[in-house]
Amino acid sequence: MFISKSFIPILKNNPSEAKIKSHQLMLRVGMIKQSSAGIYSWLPLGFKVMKKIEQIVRDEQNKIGAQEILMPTIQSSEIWKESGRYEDYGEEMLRIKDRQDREMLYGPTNEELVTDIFRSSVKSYKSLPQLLYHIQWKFRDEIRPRFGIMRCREFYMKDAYSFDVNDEEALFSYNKFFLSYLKTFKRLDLTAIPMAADTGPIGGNLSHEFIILAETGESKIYTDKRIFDLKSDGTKIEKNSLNDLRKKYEQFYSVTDEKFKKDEFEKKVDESNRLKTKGIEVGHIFYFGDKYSKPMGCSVDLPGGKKDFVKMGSYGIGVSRLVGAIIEAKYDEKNEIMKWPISIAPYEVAIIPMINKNDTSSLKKANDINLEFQKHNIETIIDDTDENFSSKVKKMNLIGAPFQIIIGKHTEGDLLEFKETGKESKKINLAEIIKIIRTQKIKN
Ligand code: 5CA
Repeated sequence: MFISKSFIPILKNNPSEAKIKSHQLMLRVGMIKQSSAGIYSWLPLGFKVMKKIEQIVRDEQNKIGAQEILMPTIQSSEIWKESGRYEDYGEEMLRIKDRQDREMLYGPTNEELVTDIFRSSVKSYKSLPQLLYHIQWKFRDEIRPRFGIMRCREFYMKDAYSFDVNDEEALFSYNKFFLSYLKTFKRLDLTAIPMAADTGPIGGNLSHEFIILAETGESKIYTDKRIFDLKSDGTKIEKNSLNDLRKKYEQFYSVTDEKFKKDEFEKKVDESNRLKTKGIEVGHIFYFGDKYSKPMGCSVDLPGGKKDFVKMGSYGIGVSRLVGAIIEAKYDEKNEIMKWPISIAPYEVAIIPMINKNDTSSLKKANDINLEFQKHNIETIIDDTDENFSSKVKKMNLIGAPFQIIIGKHTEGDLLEFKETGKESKKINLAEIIKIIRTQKIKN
């Protein structure tokens, strides 16, 4: 992509309305544009990153055997009346009437709708377990939308739902998602810690929030530092292995604000390991048994001929919030340098030719390199404008491709000035550069 042809509306200075660094960068570099309070349009750069995150989320859902569906954004109030949540959900639910005067709503979550889909066709325990997910826009009329896409009213969420025959099987499903979340966040180059959490309007009594540490986060957390050293490597998708994984995490005190008990924290965690800080909730999983299946009459035939209500859980990831969360984790605000993890970078390499009016040879060289990159499926962004060199570098530092190539005075023969964004450059040839980038891509 050539900067001159791109739609990347960069601002010279930080927008004053943005209070946290992810919001600043996203507006500054034109990733999003506010349309009304808490509602945003996604422009090419932001959209590209979000779609790459979505693909990693999808991939890890598929790996645990979840199947993708797509439910609508607009739902009928009928099913919400069946579950009893139509009233309970209160003002966060955006309620609409259609021309026949039917009460509709813009879905804030999908427990009811997916239960309705499930009960209409699954009748026997033999078809269980079922893990269904979709990635769809949600609307919650948040009282105080803020921090850009971090707490907004319309947001993009992956929500999955599990259906099982009994508690034991349902916990197996829960644990599959527990593992898949650890893996998803790791692929996004984030350390997300599972923390015992409250269940709020979703319900149930077993729940974990997945939180990444950030000063600007809205969740208060209390944790044992040793939890950061844990790994999920080697866990098999099998009951005992998954149980062991969850136990390994649960042995360390790690809770959000609502679950915090001072005496317990001080008893279980020695002073040197206590960490009281803030974080961003990027995912949340719930087990709630028959909270929805019972009032909605969603049961299956059991082996002996009896019937029972299916046991359900739900599992959310804030796909759009993750864009902001990754910026909070990676953006060096002081030096104005963003470096996206290669797995989700909008472009993998930025090429910065120093262009002189009378000499366009460096632009020609940039074009040649670009053609070579295309053959290797490496995405580039080239600054073909005639701005001065330092403003070009500044711009590319904000766009955040993880690698940069500078073509100019110091380019001699086959050797190119190549660097990881934010680090020192070195002179190497194109074949070596391609090898470095491809190796990094494979690792991720
Ligand atoms: N039905 C359940 C699980 S599928 C559910 O809705 N859970 S949730 O309420 O915790 O939301 C799941 C995730 O969506 C959260 O962890 C968070 O990352 C994201 N999220 C929730 N509210 C917002 C919001 N207002 N703006 C941006 N992201 C949000």
